[in-house]
Amino acid sequence: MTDPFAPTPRDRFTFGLWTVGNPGADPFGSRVRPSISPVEIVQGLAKAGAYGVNLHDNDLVPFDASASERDRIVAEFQAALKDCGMKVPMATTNLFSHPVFRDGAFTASDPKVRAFALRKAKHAIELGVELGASTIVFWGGREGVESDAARDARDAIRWFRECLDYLGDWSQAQDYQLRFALEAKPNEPRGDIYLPTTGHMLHFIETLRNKDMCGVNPEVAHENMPGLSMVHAVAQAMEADKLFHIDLNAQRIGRYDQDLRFASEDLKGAFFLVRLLEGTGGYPRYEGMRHFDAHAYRTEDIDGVWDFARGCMRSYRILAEKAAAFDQDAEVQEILAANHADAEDIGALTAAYSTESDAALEALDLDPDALAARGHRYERLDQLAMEHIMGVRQG
Ligand code: GLT
Ligand code: MN
Ligand code: MN
Repeated sequence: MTDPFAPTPRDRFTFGLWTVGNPGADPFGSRVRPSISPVEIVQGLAKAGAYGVNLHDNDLVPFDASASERDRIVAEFQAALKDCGMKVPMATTNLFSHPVFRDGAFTASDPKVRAFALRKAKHAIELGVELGASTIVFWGGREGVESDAARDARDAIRWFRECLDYLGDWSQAQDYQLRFALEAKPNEPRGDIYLPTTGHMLHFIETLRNKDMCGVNPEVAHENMPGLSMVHAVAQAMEADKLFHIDLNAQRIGRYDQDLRFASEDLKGAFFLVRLLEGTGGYPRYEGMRHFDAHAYRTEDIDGVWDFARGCMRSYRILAEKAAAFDQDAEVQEILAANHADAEDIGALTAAYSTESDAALEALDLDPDALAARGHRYERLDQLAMEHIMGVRQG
């Protein structure tokens, strides 16, 4: 029997080299798994049905590699990509591992560190372009402080902007056709990271010189850590045409960044997120990559890593099917239609001010008590969503 949820490259599933390649080290213990080489990761992901693989510069090329070593590694990687029919849609820069970034990269107090970070980011973009990437992610893991005595946050935000403006101008001068996707996180590894949520990033983007080429890369775990709604963050980004990339994983509220297998926590949140991306509830489907930024439990060996990768993709596909079924469910449609009914076309009237609409607004017969008396049946609606998720509601 063929597996109806087996992923295919058409699903546009991608993983980072750093995700399936994660050897299971944490702040309390060393690595538990051997390294999987970039070439083996490409082969394994292709076998599992992924579309592509994303990377940081140093996931592929060691920080201190010579120019000839770099070229050899890249050529070997390119050959594996070609053999396996795998793409590199996104590339990013590691601006957090090396001790030089202990006080930040683009927002470091020392201008020489900022210059070093800028130059490293340029070289990482060149690598990404060489590998065919069209999206460059910026995750400022070290862009923050433990103590605000260190610098004025306004300086940090300005330096961050200057670096992104510089990189945008530079990549346009190279004729690169790139989009920058900015990823927020509230804390960890810094005590506080600047621009902590997708909402903060969306505003910051509006202040950038090359704002049209900049969007966001929201991550489930990073919105959920402080208890925010990933669904709302992604919806706001989509509404602004700024969802350039997405990091799918799972997370329990209030914990360290867990980067768990997609949908393995907050199943309902994952369901509504997939529904949003697939567009079954309205609006166009998100056509970008479905990237998993997660890693296997530390308990796992290499086989467990591939169980993890397959699990991410299967859960997405299962939820996509359930979201479609939910939106086709007659009872769901009936409850939604009743709540959204607008027989008098009042939506058109409140959409924009004019002297006519204002007069019509004033003339409307609106009885707040009658409106307030009405129940919305969201208990039933949510239960229907739950029953679709739990697999007991068919059709
Ligand atoms: C790091 C981080 C992720 C970012 C990656 C991109 S690296 O693993 O935890 O959320 O997306 O820099
Ligand atoms: Mn991420
Ligand atoms: Mn994370």
